[in-house]
Amino acid sequence: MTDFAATEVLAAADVRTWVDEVAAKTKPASVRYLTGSDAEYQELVDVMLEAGTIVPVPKRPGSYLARSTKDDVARMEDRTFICSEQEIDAGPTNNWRDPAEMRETLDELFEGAMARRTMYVIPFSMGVVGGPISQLGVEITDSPYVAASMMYMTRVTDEVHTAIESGDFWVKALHSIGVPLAEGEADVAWPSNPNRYITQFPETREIISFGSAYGGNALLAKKCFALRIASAMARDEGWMAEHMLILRMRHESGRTLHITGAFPSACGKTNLAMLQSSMPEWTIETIGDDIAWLRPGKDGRLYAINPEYGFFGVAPGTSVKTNSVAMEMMERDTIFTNVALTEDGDVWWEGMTKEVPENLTNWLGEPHDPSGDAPAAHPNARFTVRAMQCPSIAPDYDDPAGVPIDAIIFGGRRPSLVPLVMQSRSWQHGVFVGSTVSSQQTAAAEGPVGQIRRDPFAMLPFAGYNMGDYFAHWLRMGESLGDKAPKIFNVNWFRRDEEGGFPWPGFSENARVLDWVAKRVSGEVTGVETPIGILPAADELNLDGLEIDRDVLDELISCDVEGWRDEMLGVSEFYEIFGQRLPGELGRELTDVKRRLKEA
Ligand code: SAT
Ligand code: MN
Repeated sequence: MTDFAATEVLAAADVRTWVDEVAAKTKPASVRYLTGSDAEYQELVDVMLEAGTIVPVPKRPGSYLARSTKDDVARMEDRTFICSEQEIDAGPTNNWRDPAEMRETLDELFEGAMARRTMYVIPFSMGVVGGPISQLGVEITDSPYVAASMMYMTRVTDEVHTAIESGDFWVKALHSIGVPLAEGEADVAWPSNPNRYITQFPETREIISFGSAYGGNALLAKKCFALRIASAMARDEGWMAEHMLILRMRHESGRTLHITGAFPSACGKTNLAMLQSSMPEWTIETIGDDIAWLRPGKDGRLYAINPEYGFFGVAPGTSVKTNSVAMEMMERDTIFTNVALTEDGDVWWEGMTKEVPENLTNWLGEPHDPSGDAPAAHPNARFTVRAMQCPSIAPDYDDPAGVPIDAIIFGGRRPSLVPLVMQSRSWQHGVFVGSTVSSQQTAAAEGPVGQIRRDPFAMLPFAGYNMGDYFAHWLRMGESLGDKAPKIFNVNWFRRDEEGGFPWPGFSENARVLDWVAKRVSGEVTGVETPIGILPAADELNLDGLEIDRDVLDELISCDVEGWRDEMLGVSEFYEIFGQRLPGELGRELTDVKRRLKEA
């Protein structure tokens, strides 16, 4: 590849200084400043084809398949560290390391780490450059896979340098796969170093990541910046950085409303954001599928942007039935990671079709054994694609001002107890509900799949500071928004029946739940007060054309008082870990719920 000298790009002086420092330490063969052009993207593709990191997917123009190693397939929460000056500021839910010690460790690891590799410098904007909610960053990486993925996931443009030069704030994001090459040493298809660190320094707003090339560990604009660092910035500056999809509901009458939804990784955010409504009167437009940045606007309402430029979604389970929009979106110009390949040159994953095609090549590049237990695609296999390729993308999803949010939905995978939908009694009660969200673990992170864990606001792995303070920040935001605050709901699409089936059909039928949410926002329906919140009366849910037993439905929208009493014992226990940092308001909400359950 051409060795572009650093001087060819008018990089901001501060960026240049930092790049020079990093290059002096990591000793790459060359430094390549990206400007975001299609030609650069093609160059990265050529480098990866040559190295064997990707193979073409002939059936889908402009699309490629990357196969990682077995040990680099998901976020590694136990290797992720918040390096705040004080341990208490990382809080009880994060791994903490002393920043000075961490820097020393990383300094050693980065010494010569990029030898005989190209170091890419990627200027990116989260949100439109210069937008009132947007932020800038620069990622340095020695992985062409990371560089190419960043070009899909963020706005990579050299305008960032101009903005930095004029004094705009920017975040330093340093990444290396940590595999220097010796002279004459051949590279492997997916180089990575098993000694991994994903570190965030919230006070200095810096990210340093070593060893892994997987999405959430390496595309540093995403979870590391847009959630961990941004949540700390948001606390200090009076805004919010959340693990949320953003969608617009458009009614045939012309009414629109905007909803954000916080769900843990691999719990259907992408599917909900791209929902094909089963109710003909509603159309859903997609604004974001993973991250929302929210700020109060001049009119006192809360406005949200999707800071990203693309989608990094879970492939398995995605099909024409579950998400036809996503299927269409992926027909071209998509980077697939760890999916299977068909004989005739297409991708495949579990759940894409009922029939498993014959003669698949599995995600490891080996012949797939259909009689064995091992899936053909890794359960956390991913697609990476630009947002504007999404057929349901809102025409104005790029509006720097964002959209005014009417409702916030929390949810998780709960096989029992948690009803299909419920509304909180107030913002404060909604913060209580968000703080107690729990969900079965998924393959998106290393760990035991299926175990239920508390995942407050779906931010357990992503809050960049003490979770107790994060709860307090939510309470403060509600106070300042007052009666303009969005209404807060909780949903659960994942109830199971005795046979292990899903009594609620989900997917496009979830429009019926959104319809009830919309009616609660407008005040068209009153719902039923219960000890845990406001549940729909059975006749308030539009079930036209849906076959569901009345008993089954009643079960889905009822409050199991006994079960909730037990649940609150779990919440009390969970709250204990926050000690003094648990806001008093939440303790009082818990006491109130317990009292209501006792009286019920
Ligand atoms: O790998 S990511 O962290 O970007 C996806 C997810 O786990 O939500
Ligand atoms: Mn996510």
